[in-house]
Amino acid sequence: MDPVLNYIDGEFVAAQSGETLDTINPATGEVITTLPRSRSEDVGTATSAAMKAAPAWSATPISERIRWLHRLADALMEEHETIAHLESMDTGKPISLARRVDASRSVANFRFYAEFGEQHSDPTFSDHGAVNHVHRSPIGCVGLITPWNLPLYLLTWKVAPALLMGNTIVAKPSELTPLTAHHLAGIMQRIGFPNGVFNLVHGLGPEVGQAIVEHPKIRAISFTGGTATGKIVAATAAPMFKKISLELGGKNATVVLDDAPLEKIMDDVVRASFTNSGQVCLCGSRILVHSSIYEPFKQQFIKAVEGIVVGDPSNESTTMGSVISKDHQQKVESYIRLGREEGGKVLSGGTASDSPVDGVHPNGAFLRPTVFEGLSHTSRTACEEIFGPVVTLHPFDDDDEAVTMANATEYGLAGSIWTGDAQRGHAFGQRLDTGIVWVNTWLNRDLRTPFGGVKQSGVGREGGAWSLNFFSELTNICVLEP
Ligand code: TXE
Repeated sequence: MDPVLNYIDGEFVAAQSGETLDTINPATGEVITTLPRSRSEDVGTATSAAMKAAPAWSATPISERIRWLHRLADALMEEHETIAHLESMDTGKPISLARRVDASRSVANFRFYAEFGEQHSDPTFSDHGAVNHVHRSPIGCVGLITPWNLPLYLLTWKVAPALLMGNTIVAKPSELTPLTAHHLAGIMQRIGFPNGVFNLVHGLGPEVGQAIVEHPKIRAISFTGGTATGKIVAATAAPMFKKISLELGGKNATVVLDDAPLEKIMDDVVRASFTNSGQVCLCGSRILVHSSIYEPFKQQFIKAVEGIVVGDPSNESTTMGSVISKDHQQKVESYIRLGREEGGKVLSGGTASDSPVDGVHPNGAFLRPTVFEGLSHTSRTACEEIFGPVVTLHPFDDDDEAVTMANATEYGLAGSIWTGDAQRGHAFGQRLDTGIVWVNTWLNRDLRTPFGGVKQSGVGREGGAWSLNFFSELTNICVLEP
């Protein structure tokens, strides 16, 4: 495959240092291609291009910007299958998942913000004989930094509203998964998207990511990634008074109440636990089950988990591929060992040597889904983000105890509640210290809603009007007739 290159001012260029990094197919351990190891000088060039393009782009009528978003959605739709294959190869996720989630949502992100832009209008407020107009203007050049688990899905989730609001962009995908961002840049070049409006620089986070956050002309940072990195981004951006949106880690609770219809919910609870090998910050990794139904739940859950088809991601029948890298596989295995040390019992799965995956490349980073029981809900295994195919089961005796257990971690991103009574679930959800709660469903996304977490899961919300507010500056103009 041709090398991945930076995309600056409408041209594909190498890093000025000429240095490159390898991007690996985690399912085989083979090098796919190389990407630039960019540094601050590359960010400087990209930012100059973005600044040069900013006046014309911000002056482009919003109706024209909306037409570009529709054209990007159309172009991504035409290449849906190519994007799914690139994403599956880069991340190790099953091709069926890359098609259904990553490629489809990348199209939907552009389409949604085009349509949202068509319908959105800002309010006026009248009082004391005056009319107050909320005037919205672009921030200028914004920095977008994204993780490896949902590469194009999360990049386009930020690019679309940033463009709609008239900003120019310097974006950096994860060095582990550069392929689909590179493909998006190719689409932009092919359809004649204005040069310099969207710029892409690849490389290591502490080098090129840090340089983006530090650059004085990049006035807002939308970051999705781990909590530890989020702290570094915030510490760098705050003294520069940059706007920051941080979508960080999670350790989400799946709460199964005593009246939950087990047969009906089981597939969704398994999906919430192990989608993308648990490498979704919204996955439910702690499953709290009312003690009265714990045993039947456990039996049905283990049976369903053992029905997951772990295998070659390019195989249509695979429902769980590899994790993102050998390093990450070793991190997840360290938590499996920790779980045993903390007194947990492995009901299914385990390390790669405990529970090998047949028929896959020996150098692939494969793990079977692992289920623990017998751990305290305050154990490290049950409180720290593993971000892999590992869940812990915990019984509880009443709703108050379940709320206490669910809120017991430093994270507060999402949670799901499973019950035969939707009102009870809605009331229970209001007691969770998280940004997102699903009742009898999971990853059910209305893009108009606020998305984000509390505590160590982040700062701010993105989605619908919340993204428009993040990616623009508001001026209130109060007018009194003379
Ligand atoms: O994160 P990292 P990863 C979280 C998820 C998990 C993590 C996994 O919970 O913890 O993301 O993604 C760049 N300055 N979410 O391992 O390492 C890095 O190169 C600037 C939550 O990729 O934090 C990459 O491009 N940038 C989320 C990006 O930051 C730096 C949903 C993320 O890298 C940097 C998905 C630095 N000093 C995953 N160091 C949610 N809440 O929605 C690294 N980077």
